[in-house]
Amino acid sequence: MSHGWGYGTSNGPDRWAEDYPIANGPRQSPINIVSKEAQYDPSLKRLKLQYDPSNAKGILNNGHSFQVDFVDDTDSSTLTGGPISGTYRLRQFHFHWGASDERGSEHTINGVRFPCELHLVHWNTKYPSFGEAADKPDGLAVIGIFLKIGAANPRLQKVLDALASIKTKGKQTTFSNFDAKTLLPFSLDYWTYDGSLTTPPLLESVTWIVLREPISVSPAQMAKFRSLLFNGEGEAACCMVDNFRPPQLLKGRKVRASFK
Ligand code: SG7
Ligand code: ZN
Repeated sequence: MSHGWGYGTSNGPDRWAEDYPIANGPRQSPINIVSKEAQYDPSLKRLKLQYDPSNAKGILNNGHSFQVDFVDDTDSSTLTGGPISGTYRLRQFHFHWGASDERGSEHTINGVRFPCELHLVHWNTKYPSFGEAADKPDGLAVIGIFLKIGAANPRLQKVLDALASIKTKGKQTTFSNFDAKTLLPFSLDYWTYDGSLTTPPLLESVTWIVLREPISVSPAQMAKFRSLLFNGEGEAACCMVDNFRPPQLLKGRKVRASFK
């Protein structure tokens, strides 16, 4: 994997362990969630999200996905409650998606895949920075939200309209005044388990919170995701699609549900 990790045949998920041996570790993500194996845990709290739209800062094509970044130097956009203790700050959100509608999500539910999955990445403020938190067992909390094909989702439109200006790897532009809370579904019922980043360095630092209810996305909106490119400007065009890692072994972990 001399040319860096990616999602191709020569540098994709099956090859990541060569450079990142933790790829075969005990708490890797994503996983297939088998709903009847998940245990309802009445002690799980309601998720509390408090996001300040003015914290949205920029949008970047990072060559693997695109991400919307947030200012995170104060406790103004936070996640508390749910399965976590203390306060986690919103750092960024990004998506994973397929070349076609029958694949694209990282987590699967009873073996069922979705065309796209949104990840809202937060870090534990018991550590001084995102970078310090990123390799701690309780350092990160990521909320995963499935997208299913249906009606056009007006809440996604501002994000999708920005993609035209970040077509290639390394491109970024300002992205301000966006309320990430508007991307959440009606119900905040979730499954939770201890896992990892789903991309190298695959650090085993993530408390995963996967929402049961998907949000909708139209076929035309999915086409906008697929119009991004993995490559840099002036390089051979390579559509940014199938940027998901498949489910990993559970290795004895327990998945808990916030609902019966
Ligand atoms: C995406 O997924 C990016 C990464 C992210 C990675 O490729 O948005 O973000 C950056 C800063 O490159 O990595 C550390 C991190 O957030 C993995 O995130 S994920 O486990 O939620 N899929
Ligand atoms: Zn992700």
